[in-house]
Amino acid sequence: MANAIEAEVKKFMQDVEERNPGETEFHQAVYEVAKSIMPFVEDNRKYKDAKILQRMTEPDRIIIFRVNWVDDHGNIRVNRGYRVQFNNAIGPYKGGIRYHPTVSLSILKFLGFEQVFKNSLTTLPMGGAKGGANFDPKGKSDMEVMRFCQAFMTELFRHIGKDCDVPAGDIGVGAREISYLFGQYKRIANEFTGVLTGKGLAFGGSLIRTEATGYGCVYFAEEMLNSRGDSLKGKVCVVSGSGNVAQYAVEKALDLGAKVITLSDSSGFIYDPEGIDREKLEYVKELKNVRRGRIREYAEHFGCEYHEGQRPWHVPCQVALPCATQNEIEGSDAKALLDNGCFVVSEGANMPTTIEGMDLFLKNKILYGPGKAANAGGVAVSGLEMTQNSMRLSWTREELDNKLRDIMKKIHKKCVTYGNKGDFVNYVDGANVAGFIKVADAMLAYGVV
Ligand code: NDP
Ligand code: 2IT
Repeated sequence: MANAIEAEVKKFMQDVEERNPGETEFHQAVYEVAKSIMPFVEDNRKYKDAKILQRMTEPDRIIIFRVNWVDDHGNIRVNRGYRVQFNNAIGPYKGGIRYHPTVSLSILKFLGFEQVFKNSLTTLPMGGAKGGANFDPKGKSDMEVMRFCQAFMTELFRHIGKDCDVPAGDIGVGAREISYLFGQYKRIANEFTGVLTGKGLAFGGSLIRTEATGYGCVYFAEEMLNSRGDSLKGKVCVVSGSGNVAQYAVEKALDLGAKVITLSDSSGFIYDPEGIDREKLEYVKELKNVRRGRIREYAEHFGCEYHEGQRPWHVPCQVALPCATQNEIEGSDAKALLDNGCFVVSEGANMPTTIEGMDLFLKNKILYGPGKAANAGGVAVSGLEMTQNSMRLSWTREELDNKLRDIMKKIHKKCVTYGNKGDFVNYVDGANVAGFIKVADAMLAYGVV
């Protein structure tokens, strides 16, 4: 970065940090965007004069609420619920709900901020939001999860609506939780509308939504490779996570002829040098989605290595698909990936790479697809679920998969348009600038609101 721009970014970040003390994940997400956007804003004074970037870092509103529920032993439990409605310049607020003990305002603000750019990139009319609770679904019975979801929705319902704010799933919130949340919304609002996405097929859900984030992330990797005359066929992939995004990333990687050799959860990772085939993947789906077990059991069942307390980035590969959580690839992990010959990183998770890791990927000019571009397929199909709900019809699996593929291609193209540096494509700059323009132009048109 030129010195003047660097000074602008520093000044801007000082202000963000003062206004949001201690929110390190939020600072990180804003810093990454500010670095990309500042040169663009300096060249386009209308955005600077209207203080668009400053306005975009301040959420429209944040709702924080108590969630009381009763566990199976009759104990009263208290959690904290949130919804960060970040920006609705280009459509209703849209974004997932996360249930995880680490959920905090900083985490949800970083996720909501990223969602604004991601949703803009999808080409669909969706604003950005994120919500959740510091509730840990692990070890809870179905009835406890149901009671928690009902208590959570009993407050949230007054803040959302099909044309206002449409939540979906994220970590710890899958088909089971969305069903409980939707059932409670329907009951208290007394209306059947597309107020949530990721719903079951019997009550307004869309085909391909379950698969969309993982499939989209692999389509994005394939697009990046195709742009260099290459493809995923025969490539060795390392995947982290073993939840929704990871499972369908593996499935699509197999469809495209790649070999996947790792999966992980928060306890450790498995290394299967033979490759995770479709039969083994079915085992993982049953293990994680039905039995809700640990990935360690895969190693015991199939007789491969399990590395307790570690992440898979030191296993040699050509392609890395981080699909677990934020900041799971640190500087030393990025270095290990590069040293071992990895040259494609497509992020299924949100902000899985630290700033240090990201700088290394960019410096080495590898094919690096940041989350807000590479994992946008999930929210894109959520947008298609909203359209189907409004039209009261259902598209076929094939139609939806084609639409998803097409959207991922368009996102890739936009990143290339705005991130082309001559000898390589900086997909981070590309995604940030392309995502910014649509939202910024809408905000400019509205005047000061
Ligand atoms: P799931 O809850 O289905 O799976 C999460 C996976 O990540 C689990 O394997 C989990 O392990 C692991 N994980 C979670 N937290 C941590 C942690 N702190 N350290 C190590 N591992 C962890 O969530 P998803 O698959 O839906 O989400 C994964 C990522 O993808 C997240 O970053 C999410 O924001 C992002 N994303 C999700 C979308 C979606 O449509 N679902 C859309 C776009 C992005 P364990 O079981 O041990 O907790
Ligand atoms: O991070 C994300 O994009 C999601 N968790 C999905 C959001 C959505 O509304 O489908």
